[in-house]
Amino acid sequence: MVKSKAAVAFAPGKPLEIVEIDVAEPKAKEVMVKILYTSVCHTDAFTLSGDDPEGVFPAVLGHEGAGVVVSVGEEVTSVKPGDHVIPLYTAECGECKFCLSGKTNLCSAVRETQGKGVMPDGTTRFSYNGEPIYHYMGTSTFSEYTVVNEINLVKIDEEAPLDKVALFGCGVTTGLGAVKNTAKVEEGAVTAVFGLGAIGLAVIQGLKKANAKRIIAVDTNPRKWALAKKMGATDFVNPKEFDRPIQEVLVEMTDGGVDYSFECIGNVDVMRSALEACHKGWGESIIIGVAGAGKEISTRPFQLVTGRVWRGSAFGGVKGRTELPGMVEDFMNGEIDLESFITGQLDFEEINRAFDWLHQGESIRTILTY
Ligand code: NAD
Ligand code: AHE
Ligand code: ZN
Repeated sequence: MVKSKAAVAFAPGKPLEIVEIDVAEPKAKEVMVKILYTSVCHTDAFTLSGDDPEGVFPAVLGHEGAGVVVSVGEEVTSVKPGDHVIPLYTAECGECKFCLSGKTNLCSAVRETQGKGVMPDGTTRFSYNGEPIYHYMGTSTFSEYTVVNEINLVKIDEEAPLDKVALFGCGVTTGLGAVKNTAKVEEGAVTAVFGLGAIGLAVIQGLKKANAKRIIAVDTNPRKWALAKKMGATDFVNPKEFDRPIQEVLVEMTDGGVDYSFECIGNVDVMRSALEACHKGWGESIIIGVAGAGKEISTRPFQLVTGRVWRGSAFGGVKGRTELPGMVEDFMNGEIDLESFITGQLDFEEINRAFDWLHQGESIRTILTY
């Protein structure tokens, strides 16, 4: 057992509590990681709110982080103590039907137990006062020491600054990947991005890299515009300034609609707008935002009959163990901007302030240091 500082979500809708938990040694095919840096993604806030059908409590949330391997269980071959790693909520076993399909980054090896907040043997490695604490998304980066499956971990370049590349654990990878792998945006495309948090901004960075001709940034918070512009957005639209559906505005602005739109909020009404803002005959809308339990999307089927396409993207379609080392190198070579996403730094103990800033629209990503 290792004593670990952790921010525990004891109940939905309540702030996290900083306590000392016990972390058991990794079992076969598992790895203990000392997390050095983590940040808060909107999905953590979503699960903490109680809206996540997979949300279980008490749990150690957190899925965007980076750290160093402390110890490994039996049969672990790809990492050793001292290796620098990023935990992956999208595992990559390389052997399951999904991994072998060549069609998706979703891996089925541990997804079922991961969604229940337990390790593959059905138990947890975390406990507090002798009572089990659940894992989250296969990562649980809100504990200084965490245990993850080997296949939920990627080893990265030791030279990479962990306080920056932690962002590859979710937001930046998701946005860049959604453009490249899911939409496969081509040069000269006319595009719209709904929601300018880390995900939307990373989509904009990806669109700029893809040489999109027009990148229309849509957000109800005008304070998000400056960073969107820095990333490469060409236009800004605030839906609050119009008294008609925003899709009508976008269709008018773009002579019939956009080639690609991205929903980066998790609002099913906006998902409809994003789809209906697409050009007849070929426009594609990519759903990235995560919507709460019971929410459903709708549109007139005619929208699809007349050529618009709805797609979804998880972790940007990126296979973490295969692709993240290369993305880290791209960052080291100056081809990916991570710094612009970091709008604040806090000690780990102040994690609830990072949640507050996200909710208030005051931050993109806050790096928490253990
Ligand atoms: P965030 O809170 O930082 O950003 C959301 C943005 O949406 C904010 O700027 C907010 O002002 C804006 N917004 C809210 N309501 C709006 C509306 N009605 N119209 C226009 N703009 C609106 O969140 P984030 O961390 O960037 O995450 C965004 C979404 O992506 C969340 O739903 C999150 O759960 C999801 N997500 C999905 C994946 C995936 O793999 N599919 C990965 C990471 C995050
Ligand atoms: N637990 C939710 C689903 C949440 C969800 O869709 N998660 C995204 C990643 S969000 C990262 O910030 C994802 O990768 N989905 C694919 C998967 O396998 O979970 C629910 O609705 O049950
Ligand atoms: Zn996330």
